[in-house]
Amino acid sequence: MKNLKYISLLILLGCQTIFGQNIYEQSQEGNNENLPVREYTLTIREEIVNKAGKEVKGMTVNGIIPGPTLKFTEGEYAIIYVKNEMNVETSVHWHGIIIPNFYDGVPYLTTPPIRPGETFTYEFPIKQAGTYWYHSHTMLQEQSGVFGSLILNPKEKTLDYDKDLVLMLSDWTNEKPMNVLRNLKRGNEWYGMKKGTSTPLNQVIARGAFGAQLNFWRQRMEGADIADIYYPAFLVNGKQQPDYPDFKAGEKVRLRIINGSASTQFWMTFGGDTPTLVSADGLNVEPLQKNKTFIAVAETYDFIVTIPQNGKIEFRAMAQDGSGTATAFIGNGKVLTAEVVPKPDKIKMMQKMAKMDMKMGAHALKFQPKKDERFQMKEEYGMRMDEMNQPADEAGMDKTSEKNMDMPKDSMMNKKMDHSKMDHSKMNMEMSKDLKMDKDDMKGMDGMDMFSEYNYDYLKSPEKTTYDKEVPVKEILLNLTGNMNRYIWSMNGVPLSETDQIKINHKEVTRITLNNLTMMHHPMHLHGHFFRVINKNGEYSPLKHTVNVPPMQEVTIEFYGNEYGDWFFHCHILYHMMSGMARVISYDTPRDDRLNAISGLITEADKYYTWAMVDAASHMTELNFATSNIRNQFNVMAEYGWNENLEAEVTYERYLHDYLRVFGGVNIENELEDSLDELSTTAIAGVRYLTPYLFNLDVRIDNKLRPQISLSREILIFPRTAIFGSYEYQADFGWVDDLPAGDNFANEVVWNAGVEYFLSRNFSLMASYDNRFGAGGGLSVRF
Ligand SMILES: [Cu+2]
Repeated sequence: MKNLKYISLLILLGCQTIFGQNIYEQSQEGNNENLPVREYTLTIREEIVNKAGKEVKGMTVNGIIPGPTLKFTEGEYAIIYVKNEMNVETSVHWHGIIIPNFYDGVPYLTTPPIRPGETFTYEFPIKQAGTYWYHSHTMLQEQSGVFGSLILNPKEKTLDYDKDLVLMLSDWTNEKPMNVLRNLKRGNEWYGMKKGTSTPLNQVIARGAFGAQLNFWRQRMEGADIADIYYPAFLVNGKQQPDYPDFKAGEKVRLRIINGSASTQFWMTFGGDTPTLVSADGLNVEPLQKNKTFIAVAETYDFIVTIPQNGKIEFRAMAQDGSGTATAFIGNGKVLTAEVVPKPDKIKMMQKMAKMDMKMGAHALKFQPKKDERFQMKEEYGMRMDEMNQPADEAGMDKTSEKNMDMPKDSMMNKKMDHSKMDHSKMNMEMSKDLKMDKDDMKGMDGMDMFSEYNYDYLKSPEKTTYDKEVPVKEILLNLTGNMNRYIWSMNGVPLSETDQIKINHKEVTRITLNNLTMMHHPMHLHGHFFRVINKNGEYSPLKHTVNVPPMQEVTIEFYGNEYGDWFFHCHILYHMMSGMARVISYDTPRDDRLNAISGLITEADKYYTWAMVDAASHMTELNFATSNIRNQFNVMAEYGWNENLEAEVTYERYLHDYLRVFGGVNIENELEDSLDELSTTAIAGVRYLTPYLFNLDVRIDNKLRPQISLSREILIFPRTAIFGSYEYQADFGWVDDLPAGDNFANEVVWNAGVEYFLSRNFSLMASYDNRFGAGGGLSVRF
């Protein structure tokens, strides 16, 4: 570890810029003949690193996390050799860069994956300036450390500052990222417990929020979740509290802040004088004095600060859910503290949301993925408010989306602006006077301020960003959908693996309405383009490459189609992307020859995850095993009571939609109580359903035509304590096997109830009573 710094320094020196005048041969990407070439070499390796007090395997770029800062000047030609020294595939995506499609770095979609031992050469002309970054686009490698900053200087400097400082934010886990995702898929609530953001029933009741909790449960939601994952550390440039003393008082420093986290969004605050925000996502905005600023995953913001005469500026980045903070100090002397942003109150959020009378739980996995139900979905779910009942013509306008619009753009735009103003009232709640709405008339107004702090109205482009009015507009509605119980994320209820590409047209404007029907924020990123984020600045709406869509809110973006090929569009929370919240935006042009038969992006979001749990208790022992992808699941369950009662079952389940699955399999049970002498084996088939209020319902019949119904439920009652119970009723009408003489009906009831105390991610203490096995206690182990 001590060598790391030394090695990285050597590597940095070794691959420092080789600035040459060599003329690069013209590629098929266009004429780049006379551009000066600047080269870098990046070597990706697996190494032991220590970021949060524990030595674990990470993935480094040139021996460091984050990787080196790559600097170019507008007008240069970049050649970057990426060497894969790992034993798994990798890739590098240049985030926010206008780039030839082939070099965008999404493996299998635009660029071949870099196989172990290979070196891939990326090359592209630098046609822009600003603060950007790069990261692996393979699976969850960015979480392991494959990311770094990319600084593009303009040909002529327009902003007034003396020095630069990159502040790259990231989140760090000591777990293997694929294990993190597996843990989310199995529904383990450990992360919330560990970081103290779960809302157990005792706290909910103490706060008088039980009604709101019931409202959530009715809609199959546990609560208002902000972030899914526990991180032991949040980092600035790879450290928890770096110091930057090498600035002189009075110097103007441009802070280039990049959120390179895998899943963490931050509230940033600055000590000292209010800094000046000068650019967002690499592009300059109207300069603005601004302190507290939200930075979504994958966004970049540049602030200019003046080093104080006496004191160092504290820069704080608090994880959005308040579970941790990364800090940096800039300058010398006493600390000029930054405002401490209060932790969000999830119970209060739940109360407000429950009051707003909105319908949650839109399907993340539809019964018929090919059926177009986008508009029904938008109408049915979301906020139920009076002003949402739009005039018919406007609804009509929406319905024509995805068709070419021949209407003049301006009138369209005005309509849309009015429309978005309406939506605004729902989202930004500033209650601007021109809305002329009577506050008392508005149902659920109470909670409407809760996401106002996330709007982008503070961003104003210095130039008009509108497109030519004559250009046709294609409208696309994407409802953002998710299911926390199974950790499936999608758009319009369709995960990436079940959809075709979204076709867009060259030389047309594509307008995408992102309607978030989930409880989480989704920072949506479009590759290879900048899009307008329509806000109150109208024609001066800012251009961005990543836009955060807050819970239950709607954001409209639009871009002009001046590219070719296929581009990825996805939520930049990596765990959401990997769970299906992604699309391919296609110009429908022929695929690059160099990709040949390479394919596989789609299956990345439909992997099988496998988990198991063993209970070893004084009265019984139980094994549960599951392996599951988006639609399919295989289960093995075996329970054995030391009093010689046994039940075992193997089933295959098919998810028809989020809450409904059909299953079939085999069940083995002892025939006589407390005896293994006779085992009965039956074939079973039925349905399993997650009911409102989050009960697991199982209705089945076996080959002896005995119907059975069961219900089970688990509730977190204290911060680390859950109670669980199940009830099972089986009836036998003697339709197949004769019942004992004189009986024409028999039944069997099985029930149990218990309590579980979570010791760690993988261990719990448990105690239960089961009417077959009796009472006892022991240990649960999760694998
Ligand atoms: Cu997301």
